[in-house]
Amino acid sequence: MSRLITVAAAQLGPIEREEGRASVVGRMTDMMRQAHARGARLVVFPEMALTTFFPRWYIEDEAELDSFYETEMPSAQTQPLFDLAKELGVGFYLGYSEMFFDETGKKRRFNTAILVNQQAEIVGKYRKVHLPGHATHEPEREWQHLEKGYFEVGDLGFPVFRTMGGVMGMCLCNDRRWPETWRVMGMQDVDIVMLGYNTPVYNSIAAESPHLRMFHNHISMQAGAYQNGTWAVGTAKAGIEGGVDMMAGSCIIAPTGEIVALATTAEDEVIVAECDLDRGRYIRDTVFNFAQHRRIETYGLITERTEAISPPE
Ligand code: CDT
Repeated sequence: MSRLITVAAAQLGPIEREEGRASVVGRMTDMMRQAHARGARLVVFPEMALTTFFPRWYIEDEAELDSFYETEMPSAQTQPLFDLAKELGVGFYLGYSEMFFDETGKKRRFNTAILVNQQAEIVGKYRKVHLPGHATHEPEREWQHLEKGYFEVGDLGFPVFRTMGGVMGMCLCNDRRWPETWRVMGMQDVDIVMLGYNTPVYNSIAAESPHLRMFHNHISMQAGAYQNGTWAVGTAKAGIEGGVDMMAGSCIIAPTGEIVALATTAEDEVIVAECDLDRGRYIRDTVFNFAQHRRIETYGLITERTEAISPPE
């Protein structure tokens, strides 16, 4: 029996600092309706989809910083997304900033994504592992990237979830650049890896052309998809946001590594593809048949060492 699911990436154009959750959720529900009208049963929204990408600013005021995080999910403001998902029978991936107080009373903050099924139930949660940028204010930068200051490293690993007819995995933005992210989910026979991203078009600390930045965006996801025989859906927050040009290029990638749908704007835009979850089976059974070909006795350094160490001269 074929395992087909039509999937959408719902790219968001810029969200300015003053734009409220109600307005953003309205944009997202509009796109969910568009995606559904084009046959989608699963919609992937960006990283930090409910707010502007606030780590670009050094925010000293704790209350102001807290205002960018969600303390409950769903909340009154995000409930319309869940209501519409249930009405339409559409699942979704949502990236947002999560804050809560743990049992010791400590404030915890994570860069989080959830997976919601077609009955509007939260069936999966992921907290970003690879936090890029820096932890403290670096005034010499044209803009900040304070993810290391504003979030803890995710504590849930890279779990996958059997739902909506397949094995679903999640990661967030910078995670896509790390082969380990993909392999850990590949080791769990993942069928679709969903991810949202917020990536500046320009590198604030090194010379890199926009073309090269987009190349790295796509090659990371295409390689991850192919090497694990999985679909990948990458959804951007795009356009000029908070004065910073954010990369578009949202895409749906087949297990062959081919981009089968690609956004053409840097605005709110829905792209759709029908995904045969068995498309990657031949890859997982042949060139990347892990059981036959992986040589784990030679991979120890990957988990024993963090940094690269040159051999002695
Ligand atoms: N959000 C996120 O992870 N963005 C990073 C930008 C890195 S620049 C410090 C990315 O890898 O796209």
